[in-house]
Amino acid sequence: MSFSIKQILRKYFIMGSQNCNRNPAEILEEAVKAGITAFQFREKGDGCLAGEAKLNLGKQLRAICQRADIPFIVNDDIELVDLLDADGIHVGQDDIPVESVRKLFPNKIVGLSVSNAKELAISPIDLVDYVGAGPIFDTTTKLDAKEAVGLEWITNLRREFTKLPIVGIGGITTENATSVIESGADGVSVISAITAAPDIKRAVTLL
Ligand code: TZP
Ligand code: MG
Repeated sequence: MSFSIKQILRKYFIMGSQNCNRNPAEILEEAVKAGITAFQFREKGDGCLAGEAKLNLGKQLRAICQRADIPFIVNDDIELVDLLDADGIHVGQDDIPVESVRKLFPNKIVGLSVSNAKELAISPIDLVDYVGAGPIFDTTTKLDAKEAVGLEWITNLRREFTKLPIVGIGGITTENATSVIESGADGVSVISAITAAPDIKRAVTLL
């Protein structure tokens, strides 16, 4: 399987069971059929699964992506990357350092969240395949989300890094997704715009 990173970032769906009010596998199936370009398994936050239950859900979701040839990225959990034979891992600023992640997974996709100039200054950008920039807009999905930084953050990153794959995150909806792309992002990553959509096909199409 070979991916262009910028292409896979275009419609990047992130989710864990805590984000779903119905069967996560069903939601992912619908999102895949509707045209998402990548998936991140992010089993994190209030009500999330752990241990065996997390692994089992991961296996189920991984299989759906495998069948559809959609890149499967794991949030933060290095053991799960191996157990699920994931295509990549996404880490935040307070997770395992990028230098270690890159050493562990020289050939996998590595993504890093970068929320502001201070974080950027301490981030080894040359070691990652893409950055997640945000939260761009206010979000209620992640309780400990940092302050919304606005579209300017995308504009600034793009000006400084003309070739870097960048995906916007946080509060992105079918209404504002275009503005994120127009500001210089290669794609949008969303949770609730898909998990809470009354019509997933329509939502993914409009993203
Ligand atoms: N990281 C920054 S904001 C966020 C994450 C995981 C939550 C995004 O969720 P939503 O529902 O797309 O705003
Ligand atoms: Mg994290």
